[in-house]
Amino acid sequence: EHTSRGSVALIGAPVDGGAGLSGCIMGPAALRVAGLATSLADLGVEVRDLGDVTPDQVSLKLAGATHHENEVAGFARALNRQGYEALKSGATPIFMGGDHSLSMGSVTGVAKYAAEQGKKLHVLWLDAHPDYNTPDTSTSGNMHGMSAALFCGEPGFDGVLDEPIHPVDPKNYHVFGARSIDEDEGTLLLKRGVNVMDMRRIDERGVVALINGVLDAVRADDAMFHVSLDVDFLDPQFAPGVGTTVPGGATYREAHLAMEMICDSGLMSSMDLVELNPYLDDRGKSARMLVALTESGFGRRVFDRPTSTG
Ligand code: HAR
Ligand code: MN
Ligand code: MN
Ligand code: MN
Repeated sequence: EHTSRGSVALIGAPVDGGAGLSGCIMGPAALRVAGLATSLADLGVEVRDLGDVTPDQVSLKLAGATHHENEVAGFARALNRQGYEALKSGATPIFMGGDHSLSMGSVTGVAKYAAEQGKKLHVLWLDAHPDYNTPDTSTSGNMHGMSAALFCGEPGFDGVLDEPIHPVDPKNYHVFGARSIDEDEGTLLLKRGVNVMDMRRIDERGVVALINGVLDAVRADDAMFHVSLDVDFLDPQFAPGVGTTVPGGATYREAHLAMEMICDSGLMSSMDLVELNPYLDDRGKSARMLVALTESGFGRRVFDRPTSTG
C-alpha cells in the first residue's frame, strides 16, 4: 500500500524515559544525520520531515513502580495524533525514536485510523523482546517493555492515552526475533495467543516461511500493517547502539530479507524505528543500519531483476 501512497512522513519522537538507560533522545537526530530522508528520496519516495513532536504535559500516576510515565504518556498522546493525521493525509508515517514506549502512541494512532476505515491492524515487532509487560508484571518498571501490552488492551494503563484506544487483537501481534522474555510476560503471551517467533524458531524454519506466514495473515484480513523495528532485533555485532543488547540476534541478511519481503508485499502502512542510542553507538553504525533496513523496506534491492520476486 505504501507505494501507492507514495509519500512518507517522518515523525521525530525523542522519548527517552521509557528505557532504563538514557540516550534515545538523540535517536531522531542521528537518523537524520545518517541520511534517512535523502535515502528514501533517492528511491523515489516523496519525503516530508515533520520534525520532532512536542509531548503533551501530563500528570498521572500508574500503579506499580513505573518510571517516567508522564514523559511516556506525553509523547504517546502527541504521537497518536500525528500518526493518525499523517495517515489521513495519505502518507506512510515513519516514527523515529526514541525508545520503544513511543509505540504506545504510534500504534494506537494507526489503530484509530484503521478502525475508522473498518480495517483490522496487524503489528510486526522486530525485536529481541516482546515488550508485553504490564505495570503489574514488569520487574524493571521500564515502559519500553510495556508498549505492546498497552496497544493490545491489557489492563493497568488507564490515563496514559487521553481517549479510549482501539486495541490490536493479540493474535494479530507478531513478534519476530525474540530471545529475552520475562517469566510472567511469557505466561501472558501464551495466554493471549500472540504469534511469538523466537530466535530458535527462526533458526529452525527460516525467515522466508515465517515472514510469509505473517504477510499471508495480513492479506487474509485485508488489514493495515505496522512494522516496528527495534535496534536490538539485530545481533549486537551489527548494531551495538542500543541499551539492551542481547546476543544471538538477527544477522545483517536475515534483517534485510525480512524488510525486502515486506516491501515486495506492498502491505506496510506505517513503521517505527526505535531504541537507537547514539551515545552507545560505534561511529554511526547502528544509525546507518536502521537507514539501510528502511531502504530495503521501501524498494532498495540487491539486484534489480524484472520480476517481483527479486
Ligand atoms: N523485558 C524487560 C523489561 O520489561 C526488557 C524490556 C526491554 N525492552 C526494550 N525494548 N529494550 O524491546 O524491562
Ligand atoms: Mn513514577
Ligand atoms: Mn522493543
Ligand atoms: Mn528490544
